[in-house]
Amino acid sequence: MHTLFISDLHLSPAHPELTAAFRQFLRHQAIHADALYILGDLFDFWIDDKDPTDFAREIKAALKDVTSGGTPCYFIHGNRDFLVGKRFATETGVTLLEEHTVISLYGQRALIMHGDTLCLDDVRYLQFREKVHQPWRQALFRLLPFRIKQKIVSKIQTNVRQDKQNKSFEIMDVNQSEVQRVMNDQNVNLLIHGHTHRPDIHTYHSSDSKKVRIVLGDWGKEISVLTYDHLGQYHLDRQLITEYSDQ
Ligand code: LP5
Ligand code: MN
Repeated sequence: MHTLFISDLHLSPAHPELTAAFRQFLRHQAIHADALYILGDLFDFWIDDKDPTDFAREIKAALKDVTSGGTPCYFIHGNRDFLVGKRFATETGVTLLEEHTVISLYGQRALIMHGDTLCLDDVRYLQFREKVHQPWRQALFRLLPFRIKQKIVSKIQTNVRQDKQNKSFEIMDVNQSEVQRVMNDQNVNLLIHGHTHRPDIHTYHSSDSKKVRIVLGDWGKEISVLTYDHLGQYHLDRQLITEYSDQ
């Protein structure tokens, strides 16, 4: 018995090999799990639940196969797919969760999130995030035709990419005080998140208890998956995408 966690796949039509690896992962691994949690940035950018492309259709169908097969699938928005909405959930059978959610993992309380909100030192990002999360901005954006939305996103992405290049490695990591604060607030000893693309398992001690923070890895040349089993054992696995696709 085990549960799987993934994040930061950044799927897009530009990388069909990633989409193929994701489909393979769903077909061969996810269906055998008790549950699959996708902790954000499944997509490079998700513009609209009504995305008419074959790419969107293919991903939705692959997720639907998993949920129809009896594996519950949960999704938390990332900074690149915060526009995934109810229609996507209905079409795929995936359950959308709040941005900070506490789950029970075989009796162990775990806080799960994308991880961007832990990066308190990245002030410019947080200001940007606040803007794009404003409901009125999103409502206006939704009204636009798909092609116009694609153009706007691509223009903003170019500006944002330039801004990101000027940031230090430290600024783009989680803020340790914030990590401790959210874990204390939620009364958990386990935190699982992605976003930083720095896969690792961090442990520290506080208030006489061992705290664990698991950071999921991004997908690119490798796929990255966290397996957590019913005995409370866990491992972060990485596998070269070329080897994975050959299986
Ligand atoms: O994802 P990753 O790891 O590459 O970088 C993130 C942060 N970047 C982002 C940007 C997304 O990748 C792409 C967003 C496209 C948005 C389209 C919006 C369409 C409208 C929606 C409806 C209203 O999230 C990056 C972090 C990094 O993680 C590490 O934490 O640093 O943040 C940035 O680089 C953000 C810049 O610092 C902010 C630059 C502002 C530029 C002004 C653009 C105009 C704003 C218009 C708002 C509507
Ligand atoms: Mn992210």
